[in-house]
Amino acid sequence: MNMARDADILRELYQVGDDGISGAKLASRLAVSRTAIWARIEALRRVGFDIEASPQSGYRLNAAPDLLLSEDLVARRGKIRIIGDPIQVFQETRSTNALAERLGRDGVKEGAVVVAEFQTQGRGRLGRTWLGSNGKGVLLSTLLRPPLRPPEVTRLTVMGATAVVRAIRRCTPVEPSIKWPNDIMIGSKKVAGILTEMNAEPDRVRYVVLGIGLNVNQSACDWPEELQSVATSLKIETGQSVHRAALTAALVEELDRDYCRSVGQEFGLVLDEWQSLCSTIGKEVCVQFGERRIEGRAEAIDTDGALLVRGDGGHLQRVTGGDVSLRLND
Ligand code: BT5
Repeated sequence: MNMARDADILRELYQVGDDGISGAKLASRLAVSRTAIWARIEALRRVGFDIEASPQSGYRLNAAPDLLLSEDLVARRGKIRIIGDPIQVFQETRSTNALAERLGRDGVKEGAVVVAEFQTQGRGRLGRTWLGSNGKGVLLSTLLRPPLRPPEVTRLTVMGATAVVRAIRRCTPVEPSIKWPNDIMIGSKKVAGILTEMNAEPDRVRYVVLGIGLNVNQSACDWPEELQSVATSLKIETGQSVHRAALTAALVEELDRDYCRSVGQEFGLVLDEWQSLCSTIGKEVCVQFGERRIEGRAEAIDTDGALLVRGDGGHLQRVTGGDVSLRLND
């Protein structure tokens, strides 16, 4: 009950901005008593919201804490169709992907989002790990039940990547690029990774978990030495802290928009945007995919998000996963 009310109060405060809103008006808009509003304002202050109260302008939000709180994320995000309802925040978990997978098994409806401040076993692809967030990054997973066939699920990694890039652009002056299939890069360093995990029958997807790890306010010393030369954060790139709640809400909105386009008739638009952001296309690459090694020129991605590589003999090969590196003679 209070949770919803906090989100409603915060939404009103974000909307009025510096103008502020009187307790009476807030109470009437939310159909509760002024005392109830006052009690919730006090509770919000206790968790770190700087809310000023004056007889002239009423309540005014001066600053929000750098915390990820479910009510705040709901208040900040605009209207969504699927992704972002509900948003649950956990202080610590093994892996937000594991949590969302659990929701999938329990039959929860698609669009549920789980966010965590700390992860003890953050997962990358192929048994690798996602490290070093320490309350300074964004760790988010969403449960999806897309009307797609299993081979089409790569589309969700594609749409996740374009959504991450747009959210970063909305909140910072940084211009990231995408390295196929799932890395978001700033220059030659990785700022975010995407992990798409699917539970499917041979020709039916039961559910998909789309997980995103995004480095926001980390400094290089927050990572182990081996990561320092390959990882970057938005703070390292801009020299300024980025408000994680604003960024997370933007990310949820962009994911929702791109998901609706991707499972509808507009995946082509997402794909075009992806291609324009992708630094892999046009390059001489080497793709290691399990035991398989494919070399050639990355020409495009196909309608399911697979990479099309023109081998040296002229033969076009379709690659659905793996690690891409640039060929040294490029
Ligand atoms: C990925 O895997 O990039 C997917 C990462 C997805 C993480 C999110 S966090 C929320 C959700 N819950 C989870 O448990 N996972 C998802 P991959 O392409 O395999 O890259 C992993 C490699 O990236 C590692 O082997 C490291 O080299 C590097 N790496 C690890 N942590 C990093 C970080 N914080 N920043 C940049 N690179 C990192």
